[in-house]
Amino acid sequence: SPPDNNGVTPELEKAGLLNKTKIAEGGRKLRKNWSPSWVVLVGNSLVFFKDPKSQTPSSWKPGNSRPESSVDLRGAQLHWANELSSKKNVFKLRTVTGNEFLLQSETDSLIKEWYKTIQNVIDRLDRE
Ligand code: I3S
Repeated sequence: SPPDNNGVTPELEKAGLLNKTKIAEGGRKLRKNWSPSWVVLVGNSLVFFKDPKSQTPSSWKPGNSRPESSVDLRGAQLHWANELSSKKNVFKLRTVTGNEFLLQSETDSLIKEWYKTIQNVIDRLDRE
């Protein structure tokens, strides 16, 4: 696909599998529905893809990489949120538009890395 940002392709910061649930949309609370998600942090966005493992062989086509959704990190807020779940290693991401997501991993080091990397992007955008 063609580059954007005045010809500069956004930098891929991180990608990996996390458990995800959306808990609010535009400030309105949603019913939790945890599922594994392939999460990609690129440029100013966190992009969510369907977990490849949950796809059927027939849906496994090259180029079948349409994101499920994408989150603009500008002005977003990140908080550890273990009180919002019985799961361990949970953080909450809230966008300026009032969408809220919980992200989780069983692996302590992995979730700490994600937290740090997302917070760094938010901080960078705050300084712009
Ligand atoms: O915060 P909650 O409502 O206890 O979250 C749990 C429920 O959403 C539950 O779904 P149902 O109430 O629709 O059966 C989920 O299966 C759980 O995973 C949720 O809790 P955790 O503690 O896993 O975030």
